[in-house]
Amino acid sequence: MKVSVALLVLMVVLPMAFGQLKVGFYDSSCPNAEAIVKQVVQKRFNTDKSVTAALLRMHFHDCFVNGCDASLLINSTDAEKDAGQNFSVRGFDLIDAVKESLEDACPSTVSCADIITLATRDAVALAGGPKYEVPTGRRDGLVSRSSDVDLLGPGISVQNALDFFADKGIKRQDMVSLMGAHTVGKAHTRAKPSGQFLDAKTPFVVDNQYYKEILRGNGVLSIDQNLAVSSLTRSIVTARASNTTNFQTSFANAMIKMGQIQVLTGNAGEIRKKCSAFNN
Ligand code: HEM
Ligand SMILES: *[C@@H]1O[C@H](CO)[C@@H](O)[C@H](O)[C@H]1NC(C)=O
Ligand SMILES: *[C@@H]1O[C@H](CO)[C@@H](O)[C@H](O)[C@H]1NC(C)=O
Ligand SMILES: CC(=O)N[C@H]1CO[C@H](CO)[C@@H](O)[C@@H]1O
Repeated sequence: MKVSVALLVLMVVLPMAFGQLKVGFYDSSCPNAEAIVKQVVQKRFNTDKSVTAALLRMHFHDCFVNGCDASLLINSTDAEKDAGQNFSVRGFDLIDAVKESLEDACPSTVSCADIITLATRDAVALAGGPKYEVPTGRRDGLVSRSSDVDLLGPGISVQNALDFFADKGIKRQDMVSLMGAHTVGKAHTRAKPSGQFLDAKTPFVVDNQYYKEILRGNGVLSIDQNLAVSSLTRSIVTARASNTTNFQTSFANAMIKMGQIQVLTGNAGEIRKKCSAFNN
C-alpha cells in the first residue's frame, strides 16, 4: 500500500508539478510574448545596467519562498514584499511595465511568474552572461504572506546554506553556481550604506569574476567569502573561477533549475491581470 502511494506520487503528482512547463509555452497563445519581454528589458537596460542585479535577486526571492509564483510582487499588508529579508529588492516597476505591454498584446495570457523568469534570463544575456532557453507555463500564486519568508542572512554558514538550498531541490554544484549571481549588484552595509559592489571588478557583467574575487579574499558578504574557504565548496569555486565556459554553462543550468522550484501549472493559481494584485 505504501509503495503504491509512493508510486502514485511519482507518476501523477510530480509530472503535474513539473511536467507542464515547456520551452515556447506561449508560441501559439501569445507568439510575441518573449519578444515583448525582451524589448522592454532591453530598453531599461540601455539606461540602467543595474536592472540585471535587480531581476536576479527578485527571481531568487520569489522562487525560494513558496515557489516561483510571483507572490513576491503582491502589494498588500504583510505580503512577502514586506518581510525584512526583501530589503532593497527592486525592479517591480519594470515587471509592471512588461505586464502592461503583454496585456495589450494578449490579455490574461502570460503569467507574472513567467515574466520574472523571462526578464531575468534576458537581463543576464544583456549583461554578458549565458544565453539560454527557459521553459514557461508557470501560473501566479494566490497567497503572499510576509510570515512565510524564511530567507537566509549573509552570515549563514556554508553548511546551513547548502541545507537550505537542498531543501528546495538545489544541490551543491548548482548552489555554488547560483551564488555566482553576486557577480552583479550591491550590498548595503553599515560601513557603506550607499552600497558596496559584490564584485568590485566587473559589477555590471555576468561573468566568473565573483569566484576569482572570493578566492582572493575579496568577498563582500561573509557567505561569499566562506564559499571560497569551506572544503565543501572550494573546489567548485575554483572550477568556476578558472573556466569561463564552466561558469556560463553551470550558471544557465542552475538558473533553469531555480526557475522550476515549486511552480504552479495547469489550472493551479491564476494569470494575474496586474502583477501587484490578485485578480480578486
Ligand atoms: C545563501 C544565499 C544568499 C544570501 C544569504 C544572499 C544575501 C544577499 C544580501 C545580504 C544582499 C545585499 C542586499 C542589500 O544589502 O541590499 C544580496 C544581494 C544580491 N543577491 Fe543575494 N544572497 C543569496 C543568494 C542569492 C542568489 C541565489 C541570487 C540569485 C540567483 C542572489 C542574487 C543577488 C543579487 C543580484 C544581489 C544584488 C541586488 C542589487 O544590487 O539590487 N543572491 N544577497
Ligand atoms: C506596488 O509596490 C511597489 C513597491 O513596493 C511600487 O513600486 C508599485 O508602484 C506598487 N504598485 C501599485 C500598483 O500600487
Ligand atoms: C571548461 O569547462 C567546460 C564545461 O564544463 C569543459 O567542457 C572544459 O573541458 C573545461 N576546460 C578546461 C580547460 O578544463
Ligand atoms: C520593496 C519593499 O516593499 N520592501 C519592503 C521590504 O520590507 C521592509 C521591512 O518590512 C519594508 O520597509 C520595505 O518597504
